[in-house]
Amino acid sequence: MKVAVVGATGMVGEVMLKVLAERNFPITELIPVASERSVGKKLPYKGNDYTVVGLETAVSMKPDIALFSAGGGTSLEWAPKFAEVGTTVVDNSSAWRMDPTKKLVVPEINANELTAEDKIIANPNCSTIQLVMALNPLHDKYKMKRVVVSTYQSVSGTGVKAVQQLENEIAGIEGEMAYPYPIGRNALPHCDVFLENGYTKEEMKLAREPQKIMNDKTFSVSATAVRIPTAGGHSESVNVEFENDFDLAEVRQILSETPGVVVQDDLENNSYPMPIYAHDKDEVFVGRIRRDETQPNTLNMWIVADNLRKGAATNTIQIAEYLVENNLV
Ligand code: A2P
Ligand code: 11C
Repeated sequence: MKVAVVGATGMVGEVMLKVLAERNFPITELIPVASERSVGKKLPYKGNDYTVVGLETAVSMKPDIALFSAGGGTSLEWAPKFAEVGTTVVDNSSAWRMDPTKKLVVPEINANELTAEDKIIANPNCSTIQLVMALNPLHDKYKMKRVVVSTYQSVSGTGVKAVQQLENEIAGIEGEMAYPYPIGRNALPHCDVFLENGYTKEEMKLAREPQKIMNDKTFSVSATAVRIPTAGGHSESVNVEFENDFDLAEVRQILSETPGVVVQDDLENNSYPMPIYAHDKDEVFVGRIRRDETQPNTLNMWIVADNLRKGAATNTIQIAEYLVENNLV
């Protein structure tokens, strides 16, 4: 496969290159792509250096697959240009996710919807992916009615500038601010921009994307998204009300049998999911699984994943792997 990575010099792009190499993705030609200011820069991949090219050049090279993580604006403008020359685009931005003509895919849940006609495929938001990975198998069994989720999101979700802000604050250095306030020793109930309804864009992604991925509008999701001073790894406190009652041992069993999910829930040994543990791992970790004692058929749990891996790069590459394995590119 001739594979372009658009945004290869960025935080997610860098992890994409790492994950492609780790998983031995069948690449015959790698095309790293970034903005004009990075053209000519060399990026290492499997021991060789590859030269970064611009978008125009990359389109003219007609890659089989283009993995995009260069922001919504770049995707909106350039994904159709790649699609026009026959490239299948897997896009990690929010540009196409809610477009009814585009699929929004978490491979473990709905890769079977993909066809060779899908030329632009959307990768969900990071905090959505880890949420639906745990909710989907439980919904299949007990049927969800309502989900209330509060997130504790790391600064790497915002990008390089935010990681730098946290590092500067820890080192006591004054520098550029990615957030309107200090993030160290703080918690910002403000991920992405505020919308008319008083929610943030991040909260509305969490509310809307699960229904599309799970192809079911019978449940609702209400979200509060909070940025915390963690370098990498998003955490979520999740309260789920089901139509049917459940057995806690069975819930643990179902989750532990779900591909891509790891149950980490051994209170006697203080074992529960944490960002430092999920770092650099592809799995979604679920723990603190317990009954909500204030309401029937309701479960509480705590979900953690590496937002740059399963939340972004890994999920995108799993979609590409599915396309290759099923001869859809
Ligand atoms: P560059 O490094 O040349 O700016 P992050 O989200 O970590 O900031 O990374 C964004 C990625 O998207 C980078 O690789 C960046 O390239 C790339 N990018 C940003 N704007 C454009 C653009 N207009 N055209 C192509 N690539 C872009
Ligand atoms: C965050 N979820 O952590 C964001 C980052 O829609 O893909 C990714 C934004 C997106 O703030």
